[in-house]
Amino acid sequence: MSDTPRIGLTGLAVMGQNLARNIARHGFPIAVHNRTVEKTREFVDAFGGSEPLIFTESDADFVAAIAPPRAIIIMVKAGQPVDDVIAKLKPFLSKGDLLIDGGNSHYTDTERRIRELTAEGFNFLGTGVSGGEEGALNGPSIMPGGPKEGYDYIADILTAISAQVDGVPCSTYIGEGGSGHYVKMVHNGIEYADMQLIAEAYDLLKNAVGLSNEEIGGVFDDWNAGDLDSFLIQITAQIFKTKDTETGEGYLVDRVLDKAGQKGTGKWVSQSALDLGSPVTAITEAVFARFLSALKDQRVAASSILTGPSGTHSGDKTQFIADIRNALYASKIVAYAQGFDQMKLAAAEFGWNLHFGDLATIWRGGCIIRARFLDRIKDAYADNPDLANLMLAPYFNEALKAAQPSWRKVISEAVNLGVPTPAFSSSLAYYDGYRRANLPANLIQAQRDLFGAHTYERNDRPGTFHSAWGE
Ligand code: NBP
Repeated sequence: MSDTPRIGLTGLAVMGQNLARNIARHGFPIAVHNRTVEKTREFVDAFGGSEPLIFTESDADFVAAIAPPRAIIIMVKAGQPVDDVIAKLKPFLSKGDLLIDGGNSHYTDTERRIRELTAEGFNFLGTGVSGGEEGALNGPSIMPGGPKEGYDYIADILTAISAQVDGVPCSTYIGEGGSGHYVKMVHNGIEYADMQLIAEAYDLLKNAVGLSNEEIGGVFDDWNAGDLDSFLIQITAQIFKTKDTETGEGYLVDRVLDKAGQKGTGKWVSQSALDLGSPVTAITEAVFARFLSALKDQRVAASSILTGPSGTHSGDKTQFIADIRNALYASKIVAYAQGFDQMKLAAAEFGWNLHFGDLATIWRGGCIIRARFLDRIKDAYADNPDLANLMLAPYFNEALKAAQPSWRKVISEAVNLGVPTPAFSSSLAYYDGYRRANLPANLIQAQRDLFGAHTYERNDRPGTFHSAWGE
């Protein structure tokens, strides 16, 4: 292998640094660059001795250090910074060079950039990278989308640096256009739902069952040994065992302010869902729950004004903990079913040929939602690639059936005890709505026709009708 790299990376914050090191460690020399040059210098000083990282200073130096056709990863803050970087690099690029945006860009920006850069003779991939800083360094889940020839040029590197599960890389070509970033966005949305569901289970374990942090950590450890086995459950168990070293008293989780932050990818899923007509209720409830959490001052004031029930579960606590686990699992199945359904609607709308089993496969390692459960999703799509909804696959149908009594009991008890469970509840409502051959939407159609002459269809004959209601 020549020492002149065929790849470079610009944007040396936490993700860029770790991804560059991952690439270098796999034997691909890489030119590195950052807007603030000092950061590049510090980075190469720290790691360039043992890893083939090539220091570059200006945009021109950076591009010149890479052998054409160049592959350049852009790992900067999503939005305008990506366009700024492209504009600065463009004068030095050659036709046929490939730019790879590895940040969390909105898929519509990616579609625009592909259009613009393709017209100018460049290649562009919008590539979702999941797994946070640890994943970027040791093997992320990678979701590249855009022109296939761009992917083919970089496939060897992406495949080598991704996480591997059972010898299978957690990276594959997703599809045309902005599909890579779309799929990464839905991945993040599912992550929001998963985290909210776990938080609701925590609320119930703490406030309805009355468990201590140590006990809650033990419950999550137990759950991690079964079907719920996943990165998020595992780190949750870890959180409940962490003491507060700042004060030397109690547990750190109790000192964390209960205002959830966000960077917007969950909100983007819900916005896209509204455009597509996708009932992605669990992700959207998770986004709303974060908004509600942010109203801390109002909540504190309301807590002494608004009344409601409180208290703990009076029945068998061990059984109720098992019920919470079942409710969590059932709700999680619904959240994933909704996420996959939204990707199906998006694929049809935007003309992407998405392979849903492959998506489950590349999310099994490296990423935040990695879970044993994804093997089941992979199998479900292998058995039936045209599955209308994940809940209909035999394994998930059986799992929902088995969990159902617990699911209903937990939500009823949460309502009685005044513990908010928006994602648990909306997931069950979605399940109940989806399994109903008849919904009360006939009344909505009648109302629309009465007040707005919007017309309606009949269920006994074809055609469009308008009636004089009440006459
Ligand atoms: P940040 O999102 O914090 O971005 C910081 C980087 O962007 C720095 O290198 C900074 O250069 C550069 N930058 C900015 Br800000 N504006 C710029 C501009 N106008 N021109 C050139 N460079 C500019 O970094 P990150 O947390 O490493 O994330 C990188 C991308 O990966 C983001 O899109 C993020 O959403 C995505 N992502 C992050 C994670 C995570 O766990 N953090 C996980 C998955 C995906 P400077 O040093 O000169 O200021």
